Amino acid sequence: MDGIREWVGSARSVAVLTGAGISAESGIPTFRGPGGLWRTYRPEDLATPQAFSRDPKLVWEWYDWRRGLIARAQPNPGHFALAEMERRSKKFALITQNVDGLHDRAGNRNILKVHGDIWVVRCAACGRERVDERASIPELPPRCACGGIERPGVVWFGESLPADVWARAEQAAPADLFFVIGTSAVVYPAAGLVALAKSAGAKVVEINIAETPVSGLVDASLRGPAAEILPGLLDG
Ligand code: BV8
Ligand code: ZN
Repeated sequence: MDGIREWVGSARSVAVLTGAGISAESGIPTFRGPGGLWRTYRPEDLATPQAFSRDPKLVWEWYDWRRGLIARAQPNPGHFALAEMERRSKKFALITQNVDGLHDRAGNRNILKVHGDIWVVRCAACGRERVDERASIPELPPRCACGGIERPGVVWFGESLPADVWARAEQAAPADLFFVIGTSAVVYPAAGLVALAKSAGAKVVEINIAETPVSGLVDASLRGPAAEILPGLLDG
């Protein structure tokens, strides 16, 4: 840990990739872990455009349930530590697969949401986007002023990531120091940022309670909960 504290202090640039694991201690279930969100549902059934066109109400019930959960959740010490790390770093990018908005609420500024944002809804007919922060949407699926059905503003399987956000993530990944935190590293292209950072010469540090497919790639693996490990990296 001491060596990594040094790395944090001396890095000219830091990039971080987070996944659902960093929000676990805020009470938001992960996707693939025990009791994960995918347990009761299969990703193919819900997080795809096909599922949405087949049954928009079912997909919306899942997202509405998650929005309610997230609305009641608070950022945890892991989120706050990343906001402090950004304040202390010369150059800092937070690339997140999470759509929960907890990094924003913890105070991070340069956040790249590569899988979109659960608080944004987009009209499937005219494409109009708006922020809707109601913890529960009374009428599912919500309707746009144009009469079209609105969808969650997230990236589903088979959909491309927002091009501008993804380009910035690819530019940020080759930092001096790259953290990969709380992700099972199975979803691409996001998971590919770890290898990109590594091949560009970054020092790569994984923080996870379990082994992942990128554990063999990284320079240091800190095994434990992000909410406990991250604050310790900022001591002093
Ligand atoms: C694309 C929506 C192409 C938002 C998500 C076969 C068929 C179809 C597609 C594919 C295929 N093979 C490959 C693909 C591509 C596919 C993919 O990668 N599939 C995988 C599953 C094989 N990718 C895509 O489809 C992407 N798009 O490729 O487009 C294209 C290209 C060009 C032009 C047009 C099209 C789109 C991917 C985005 C999918 N959307 N979600 C939402 O509802 O949230 S993915 C979903 O998984 C979430 O977004 C989540 O962010 C993401 C990754 O999950 P994690 O965040 O890692 O969470 P998970 O539960 O898995 O893991 C939690 C981790 O935390 C664990 O490691 C655990 O140990 C750890 N942990 C737990 N507690 C803690 C902890 N760590 C620390 N502390 C703790 N306390
Ligand atoms: Zn519309």
